[in-house]
Amino acid sequence: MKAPKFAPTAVAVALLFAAAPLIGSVGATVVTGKNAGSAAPAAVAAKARAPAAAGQVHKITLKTGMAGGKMVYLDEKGNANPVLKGKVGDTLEITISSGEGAEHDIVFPELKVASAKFSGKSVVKVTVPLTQGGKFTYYCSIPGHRQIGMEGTVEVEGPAGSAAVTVPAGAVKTVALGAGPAGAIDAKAIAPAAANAVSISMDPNAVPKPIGKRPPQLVKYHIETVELEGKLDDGTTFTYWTFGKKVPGPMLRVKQGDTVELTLSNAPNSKAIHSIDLHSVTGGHGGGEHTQVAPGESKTIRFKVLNPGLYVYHCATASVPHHISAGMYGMILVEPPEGLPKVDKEFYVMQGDHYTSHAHGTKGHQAFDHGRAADELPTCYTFNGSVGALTKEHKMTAKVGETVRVYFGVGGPNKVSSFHVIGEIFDRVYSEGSVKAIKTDVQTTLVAPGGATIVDFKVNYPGKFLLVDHALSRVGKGAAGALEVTGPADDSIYKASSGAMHVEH
Ligand SMILES: [Cu+2]
Repeated sequence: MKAPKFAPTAVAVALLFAAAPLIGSVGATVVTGKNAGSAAPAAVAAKARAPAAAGQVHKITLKTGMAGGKMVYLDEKGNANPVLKGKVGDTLEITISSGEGAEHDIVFPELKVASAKFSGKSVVKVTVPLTQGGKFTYYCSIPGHRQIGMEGTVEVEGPAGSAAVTVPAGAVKTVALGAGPAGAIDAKAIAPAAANAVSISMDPNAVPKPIGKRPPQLVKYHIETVELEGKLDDGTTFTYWTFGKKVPGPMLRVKQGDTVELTLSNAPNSKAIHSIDLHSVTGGHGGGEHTQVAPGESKTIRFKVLNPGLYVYHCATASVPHHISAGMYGMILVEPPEGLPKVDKEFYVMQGDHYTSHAHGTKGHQAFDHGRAADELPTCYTFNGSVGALTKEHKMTAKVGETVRVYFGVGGPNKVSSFHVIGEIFDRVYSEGSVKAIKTDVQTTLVAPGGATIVDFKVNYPGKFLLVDHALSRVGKGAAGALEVTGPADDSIYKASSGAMHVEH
């Protein structure tokens, strides 16, 4: 066995298990300017009405960035998460932007101030009236970011508790936390479907060719993480986060003993940092520790594939369930030295559970729902990223007499699959993706989130064979695929009764 994948360091634990601590609607101020130095009109108005005898104004410029393996706020001197100081009656005037380009904000819950979100080149200004003495916290409210380091302290000299300065009415504008400059998302309203949405579903036929006999070698891969509007269902779109614009990401195929050089690039227009953790990797959190890549950047890792089998890979950036649920998973097959037995057809299928702001079937653009994800209540399930991907969009076909293999994995993030093909029996199951754990004559096989299986079966009879998660309520929410088998029907294997339906005993 390998060492535990994730050393229980504070950062690692935070990185992985950061849930989604969404604050309710903390009343908040001030407003944004897209350009550095330009105060938004509301802020100007607020200033104009502020009491004349107010205290000192502390002008502070902050940028986000990485320091010591953590995501932090940096001041102009490069101090990470600086302590912000002032006296009761003073004001902090903070100009803040994203140093690495990912999306962030800065919130002061005890002081009832939250900035708008910023990313890319946008610059946001936020005014924080120091209304009471004491030590307070500031942090980034994007799920997971506080846990990976974006947190600091405000120290205010003066009487604690009561507000020593009255903020004049109209000076404070209420902005829902998490609302970007484009406007707050009403929890009940639904935006129109994204006009630029594309298909993100991976073709199940996109399986690399068997490797055959060869000595171990160096294999190079380059994967780009891309955030894009994709079709989730008919009339429904979703902001996917992907490896290579498809869900699942590309299937990788190597041989036991190979060394893999993997470069992960994050597209320049991404809003989040991304990474990759491959379950076939020994050490470095499966790669997650050293592939945290900011928008527009690349990182490379090298690893030797010591164990054969079928392994899941996924993004390991907080909040990990969000990144996975948004589509960031795929598989790597590590062939044993002798390879796998030859079959006629190979398919690549992965199941995911999705958490959207509205019920399954709601038309429009669906937002990711952190609450539903935390409660593990998916609104839909998919095979290869979107509802209908393997029943309407892509075709899986075979001929009577052929042998079929399905590389099946669960990206999850949360739900176990009871993988089954209706009207077929798996002749051979490589249980849990292990090439040595062979079971024969299996009806349904369990596949864990972050787990995989390989199933082989000969198709002996024509028809439409449905791939399902046999937790069958999920089929109605999208967990289905279809294998179409053509060829002669052997009546001795199966025969439909003709004419009126009757039952003989
Ligand atoms: Cu990611």
